[in-house]
Amino acid sequence: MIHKIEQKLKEMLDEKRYIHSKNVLKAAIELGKNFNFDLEKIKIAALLHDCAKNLRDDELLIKAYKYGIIVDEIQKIQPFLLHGPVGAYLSKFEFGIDDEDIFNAIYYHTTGRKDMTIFEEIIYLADFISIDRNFEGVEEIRKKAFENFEEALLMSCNSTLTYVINRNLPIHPLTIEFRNWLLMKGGK
Ligand code: DGI
Ligand code: FE
Ligand code: FE
Repeated sequence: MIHKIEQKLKEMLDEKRYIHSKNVLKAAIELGKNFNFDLEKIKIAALLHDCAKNLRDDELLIKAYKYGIIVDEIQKIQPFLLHGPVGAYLSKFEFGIDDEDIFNAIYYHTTGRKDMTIFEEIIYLADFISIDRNFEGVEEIRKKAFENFEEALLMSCNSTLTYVINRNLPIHPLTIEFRNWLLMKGGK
């Protein structure tokens, strides 16, 4: 199963993105060990999370339309934000993975969302702490991920927001809702 997915994925992604996907797989396994999840499912979600990442903006918009994804204002001007939602549908219809956890983990891996499941959170955080990431503060978050999972998620979300704000990019409402939800469940 995993091997077949890897073969197909290799044809869809450039080398850098394929290596990233394998790195996220490794990080997700490490994080997943702390919880009682089906590791096979975690592996599939991690491998496929960026399967739509190498599609051009116009291709993402066409596929979003094809799959009935409602493209909002922010996604219209930042179509790369659709690589999660479109990737979720590709995993279902191109890779034949019919699983709600995997679908949602891929769908929301860029923005996060409120009421995320732990399965979704594992993929979100694994993507963030993957060994190929080298932005400022990533080492601290890598360490925190195994000490305090929830806090590491908040740190990742904060880091993403800081990045987006510094570049004067629009913030997707799901990213804000994700952060508020993390703060509130942390009792802050
Ligand atoms: O696909 P990856 O690079 O592995 O990682 P990702 O899917 O988490 O995407 C990271 C990018 O997404 C990064 O450039 C920040 C951006 N991003 C995350 N949330 C938002 C966002 N960009 C905008 N404009 N708005 C957001 O809310
Ligand atoms: Fe991504
Ligand atoms: Fe990624």
